[in-house]
Amino acid sequence: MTRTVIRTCPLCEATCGLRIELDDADQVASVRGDTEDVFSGGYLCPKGATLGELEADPDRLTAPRVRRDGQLVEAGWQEAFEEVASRLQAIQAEHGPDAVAVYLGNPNVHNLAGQLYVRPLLKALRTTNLYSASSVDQLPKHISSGYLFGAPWAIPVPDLDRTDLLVVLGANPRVSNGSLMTAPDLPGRLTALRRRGGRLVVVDPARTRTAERADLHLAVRPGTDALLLFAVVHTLAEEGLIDVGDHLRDHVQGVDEVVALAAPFAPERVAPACGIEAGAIRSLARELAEAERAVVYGRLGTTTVAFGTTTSWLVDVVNVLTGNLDRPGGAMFPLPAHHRAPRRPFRHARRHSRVRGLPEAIGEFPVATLTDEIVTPGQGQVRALITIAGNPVVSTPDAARLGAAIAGLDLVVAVDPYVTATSRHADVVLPPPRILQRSHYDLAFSGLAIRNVANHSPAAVPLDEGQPDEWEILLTLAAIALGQSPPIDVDAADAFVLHQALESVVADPSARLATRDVDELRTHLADRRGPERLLDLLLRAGPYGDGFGTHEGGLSLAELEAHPHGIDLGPLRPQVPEVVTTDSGRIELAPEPLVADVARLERHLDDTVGDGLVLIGRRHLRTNNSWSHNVAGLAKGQQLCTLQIHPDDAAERGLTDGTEVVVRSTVGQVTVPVEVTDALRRGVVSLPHGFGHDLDGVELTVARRAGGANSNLLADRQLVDPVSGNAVLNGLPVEVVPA
Ligand SMILES: Nc1nc2c(c(=O)[nH]1)N[C@H]1C(S)=C(S)[C@@H](COP(=O)(O)OP(=O)(O)OC[C@H]3O[C@@H](n4cnc5c(=O)[nH]c(N)nc54)[C@H](O)[C@@H]3O)O[C@H]1N2
Ligand SMILES: Nc1nc2c(c(=O)[nH]1)N[C@H]1C(S)=C(S)[C@@H](COP(=O)(O)OP(=O)(O)OC[C@H]3O[C@@H](n4cnc5c(=O)[nH]c(N)nc54)[C@H](O)[C@@H]3O)O[C@H]1N2
Ligand code: SF4
Ligand SMILES: [Mo]
Repeated sequence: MTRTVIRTCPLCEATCGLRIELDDADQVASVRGDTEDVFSGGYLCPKGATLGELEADPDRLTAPRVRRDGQLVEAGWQEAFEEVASRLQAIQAEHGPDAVAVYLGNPNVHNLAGQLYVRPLLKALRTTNLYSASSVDQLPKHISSGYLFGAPWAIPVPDLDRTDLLVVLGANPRVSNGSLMTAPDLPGRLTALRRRGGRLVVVDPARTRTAERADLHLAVRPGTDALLLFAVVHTLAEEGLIDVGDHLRDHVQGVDEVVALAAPFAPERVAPACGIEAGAIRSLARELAEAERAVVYGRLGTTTVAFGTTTSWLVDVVNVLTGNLDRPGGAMFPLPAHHRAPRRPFRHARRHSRVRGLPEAIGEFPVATLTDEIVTPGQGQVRALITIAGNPVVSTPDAARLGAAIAGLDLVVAVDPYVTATSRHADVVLPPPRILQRSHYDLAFSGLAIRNVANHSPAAVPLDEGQPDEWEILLTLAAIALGQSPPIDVDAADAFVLHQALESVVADPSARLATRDVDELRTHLADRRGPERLLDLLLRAGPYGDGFGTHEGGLSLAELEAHPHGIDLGPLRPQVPEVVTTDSGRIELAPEPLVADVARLERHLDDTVGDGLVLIGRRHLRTNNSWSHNVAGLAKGQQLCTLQIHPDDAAERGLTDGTEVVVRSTVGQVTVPVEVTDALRRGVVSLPHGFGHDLDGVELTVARRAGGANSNLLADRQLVDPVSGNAVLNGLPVEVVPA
């Protein structure tokens, strides 16, 4: 007997609905797209299709590991937590809260436990040494949104299904399935855009799968998008094409300042640096101004660069100046179903990191300086690290030095289902349950989706005997951080978390539960616990919520449970001025800290274009950052980790397809085969990230066999975007020689 379960795929930002057949043993018999899903309509990509393999992976840990005599051996949960408690509490007592650093990896954002229970843990730890994958990813966008709109999560997304012109910079949605733009079946939606007469323009040094199917591909030189966008602003101003639109006129300030800033960046001036003809830049500006509905969208190739914050800012500036912000078919703000914490004024750089003085942003320090904080002695030195769903030894810069630093720590705790390049250094590994054993709701991605949608998946399979849920692991760690000894009363800790959530909701005048009685609300939630109880509260307090009886027909978790294929809350609607929470109450187009960095960009303009090679990254449809490489069906035996190089650059170096080369940067080197392809512009080479699992102690059988090298051995941790501290992972100078 098989049974069918319907749930949302947690593997990427696209949030596709899956229809999964489970056998008697609760193993996955098949995975298909859920044709009834209100958002994805049956779409499924190769990664989603292998969810069963991921679930059944024999390398996935089903019990904690504890280091004994140098070896990571299986242990019971009580023993593992006791080990954490005794050692963590000793470090806290001797060296203070900042001696314990935390690194949060990407899957936290795809998981309810990460979204709801990491914060209580961080509060309990009271450490300022927080790091995450954000600073090797989208941190610059949070900062530009913070300054422009007043909140780091106020990120406008392309209104993809209604636009006439989509200009994509530094993203490859046909492979990534979209990022900071949640839209299942992106390939289909991009095809539909062109089929209805719309245009797709892709700005990317590589002719990606997305660029291949575009109306226009501009092969920009890496790291020069800020120049290109300023030249667009320059053209709009010079040709009298600026029109923010009636809907924004009273809500924007700083237009004149931005126009003045663009003065030095004439298309003719930036053209050599960008590697794009001035005429092409001018027509892009005109096209954006003239299109009925247009939107500029920038992603990883615009944030993981030396001018990441400037580029992120200018993407929104162009959308505003062409009248396309907050208007159908332009860049719009989603309004997700859950209540979002009231926005406090955006503050940035409230602290600076101890060793390199890098700015704090969204409560974190840049991970590019984690190594420095571990290896540099002194007050505040990091002595312990807790990683949660992260693999920084593969995913972050100067990976070899970070690995060595982590190996020398007094305590490493990893909440992770695998023994990876990072967790092999752990003293304690705490594995979360299988994906199907957990419930799911996309708190983060529903706030980045191109339609307002709500979709909840209950746990499909019971937990194994003795296995705590991931939220219970995090709450136990929180209690330990507060000095308690395991076993922890998780329900008591959870009651406290709920209490704080209730207090926060009733104190927010915009919530549907403002001023309500906390004890009364608590009685309504008595039947649930854990993430479901918090989620129910957030849904009912949210903009579509039932307010526990005040808004008849409104949303609640029970309502979502009755709709397993999700509830469509409609297309995006204009959100200005409500979404704008700057001190002035207006969109700040020329915020001072961003303006201050323009001089650095101007200097870059005059840099002579060197003739060395620069390295960029890429993703593959069948892998997911560093952690799905262990699924045999995804690896398929094909060599994915190749250095792509232009035929002329290859010929100059005597390289042919398959030649093993050494790629050398300022900090390290890797040996990989070359793949000669004219998909790259000259002077640019491309290497995917997430590889390099053949390190001592890593327990990823398939990934080890698949080979490949860690591209972050090449990334120099000194190279950051100074405004955000985000690592520079694209546009690294390298040398390539035959091995
Ligand atoms: N050179 C280069 N480096 C990059 C990038 C690049 O383009 N180029 N991309 C960057 C980007 S965008 C990102 S987001 C980062 C990602 O960086 P990380 O988040 O550090 O790395 P991931 O590979 O996503 O590793 C996630 C870890 O979480 C574990 N995991 C998976 N699911 C769960 C779960 O449900 N719970 C728990 N507790 N653990 C889980 C996996 O086993 C894995 O060890 O990498 C960045 N690094
Ligand atoms: N299959 C698959 N899907 C994924 C992931 C995965 O690992 N595999 N990872 C997920 C994650 S964590 C994220 S953050 C998203 C990322 O999603 P995307 O940003 O869509 O994905 P990337 O493939 O990293 O695209 C970055 C593009 O930027 C280009 N680029 C590099 N430098 C520059 C530059 O200076 N200027 C411009 N204009 N372009 C540049 C690269 O050639 C590349 O095509 O993907 C998510 N989806
Ligand atoms: S596109 Fe993303 S969400 Fe959809 S099936 Fe693939 S991995 Fe899952
Ligand atoms: Mo990412």
